[in-house]
Amino acid sequence: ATRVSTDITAVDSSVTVQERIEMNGHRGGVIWMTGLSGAGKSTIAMATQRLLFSRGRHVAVLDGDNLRHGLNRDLGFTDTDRLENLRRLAEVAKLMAVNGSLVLVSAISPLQKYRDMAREIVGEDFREIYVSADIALCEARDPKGLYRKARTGEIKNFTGISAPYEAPQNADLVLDTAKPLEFAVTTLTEYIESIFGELP
Ligand code: PPS
Repeated sequence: ATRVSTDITAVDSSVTVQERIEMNGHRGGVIWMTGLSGAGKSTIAMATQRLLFSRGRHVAVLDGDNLRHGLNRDLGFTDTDRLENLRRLAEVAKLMAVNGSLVLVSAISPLQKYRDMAREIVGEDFREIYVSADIALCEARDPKGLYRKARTGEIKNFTGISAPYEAPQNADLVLDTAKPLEFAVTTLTEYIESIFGELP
């Protein structure tokens, strides 16, 4: 259970959402990318960031793996720890989006309940993107050698091998990684611009 102090009052921002939209040419939002380890989430997120940045968009990437080196260094891969990991990611992403950024979150976020929690935290400017990849392909690629370690039992609770992955049934967008990287990047960029790129 979370304890919330009663002696706190939120302060109003000195810059309005509308002012940010007028300055930046787009609103902020959270683009939540879920998928297996090795599906290509980080690669697509980084390439999409590059493209959006080159178009003058305010864009940032929050990578699950990266945040586990700092903010989330106290967390492992149990259900409780993944939930907390993703809760923090969602809260940070929300703050950044409220401050005008397009936030690309790339995290396995293996269960629907985690993604629903993230959507609940962020609110209406949240979109769930499924980076779809065949588990056999991810395991064959095994860019970090983690699947091999999962098979030998050296890594426990490994998503797709010894821990579950629930593919989203109602994703806002599905990126098929069987196609070339450029295709996913173009599709995602166009999607983001169509959702967040215009004044509401
Ligand atoms: S989660 O499930 O959303 O909290 O995971 P995430 O924060 O995205 O971190 C996933 C990266 O951690 C590495 N790793 C593992 N992944 C899954 N299961 C286990 N047990 C595990 N142990 C370490 C792995 O490199 C993941 O990175 P990606 O980029 O997805 O391959």
